[in-house]
Amino acid sequence: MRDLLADLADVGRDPRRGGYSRHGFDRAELELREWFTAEALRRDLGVRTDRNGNLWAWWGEPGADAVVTGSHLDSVPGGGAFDGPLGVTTALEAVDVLRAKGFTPARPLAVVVFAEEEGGRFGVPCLGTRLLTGAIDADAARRLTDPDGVTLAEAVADAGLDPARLGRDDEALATVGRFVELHVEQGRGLVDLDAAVGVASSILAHGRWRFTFSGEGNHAGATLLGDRRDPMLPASALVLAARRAASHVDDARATVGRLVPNPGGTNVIASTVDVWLDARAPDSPRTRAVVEEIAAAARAAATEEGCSVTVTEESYGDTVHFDAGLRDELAGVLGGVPALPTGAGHDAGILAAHVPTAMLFVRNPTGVSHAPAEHAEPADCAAGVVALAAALERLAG
Ligand code: HGY
Ligand code: MN
Ligand code: MN
Repeated sequence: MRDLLADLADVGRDPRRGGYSRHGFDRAELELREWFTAEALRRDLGVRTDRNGNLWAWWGEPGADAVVTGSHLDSVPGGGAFDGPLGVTTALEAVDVLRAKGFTPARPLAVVVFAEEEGGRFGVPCLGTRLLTGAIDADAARRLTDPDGVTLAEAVADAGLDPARLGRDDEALATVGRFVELHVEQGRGLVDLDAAVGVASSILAHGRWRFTFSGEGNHAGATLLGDRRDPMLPASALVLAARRAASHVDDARATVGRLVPNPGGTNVIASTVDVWLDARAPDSPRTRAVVEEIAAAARAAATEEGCSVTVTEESYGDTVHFDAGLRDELAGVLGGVPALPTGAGHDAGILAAHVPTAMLFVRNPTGVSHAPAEHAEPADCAAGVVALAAALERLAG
């Protein structure tokens, strides 16, 4: 585990933000794909890249009713070392553990790396699994652009894929019998329960909305206050409305982590401001209610400042309830580990609508994630390997 994580330690380091910036099909993530492919081949796993850029490493011939495990290697901007990679490295280690004890799977087993889970480049989370399952329109996906205006179609073509083939992959989906994703916990649930490993019960409903405020670009010194239409004001109102709206809805969260003024000069009144809202709650009615309240505040503030605003829903996923039978079966195999909900989205959340899916969590001492301080202790990572190996042995035995 330590060696595998050390292999990745210098890939995609972000000196400006700290932590790692590894995004779908960018240089760092392509380097991680090469690393994964080499590690899989070293284990005599057959590696295939599907039409959507997801990497599948097969123990045995690909076939129906496979037991699939894995996660993602991309990160958020300035992310930690464990979100994604822990699920991939423990999966490779679990194969080693099973091989060392002479286990031979009775059904196909695969370790998978899904593409662009964080949406850090093209803005849609779990892009690889949304494409795989048809949860996103392929044409709309091809047109997604990164901050430099590069389309997903161009990025996958540069990575050697045919953009025309992006889209629902019934053949690949048909091979998956059950999916188990191991992930560092993004929260302190296991710390409070004093447990190294847990299973997931549910994922919050969550979505992303893009607000574009338009006003009048002008000079910061020469423009009187009464003559301004400054989109930064309604943008700021939205940020504050997000916290206010979420604070009075039970267990809701709303975040603005990304606000981009155009042109972005210190002595320039912005002409437009793009603001991305991430909102989540235990169910869709609550999530939608929070977003509606925020959008109403944004519209009112825009009108007051003589600005206009457009709102675009960029992604949405309803609450995910993981397969209770599989959850309880694995909790039992692991000696009765706790089941806990998560506020973080995962590829497992997309696949859960198609195949019985479970998640294993490994304790995160501080609970911090999506930041360089994200951490898991080596002993807990090892407990994760043992747990995942036991889960795979049970399901593929
Ligand atoms: O945003 C999320 O919840 C996940 O980490 N992609
Ligand atoms: Mn994440
Ligand atoms: Mn993740």
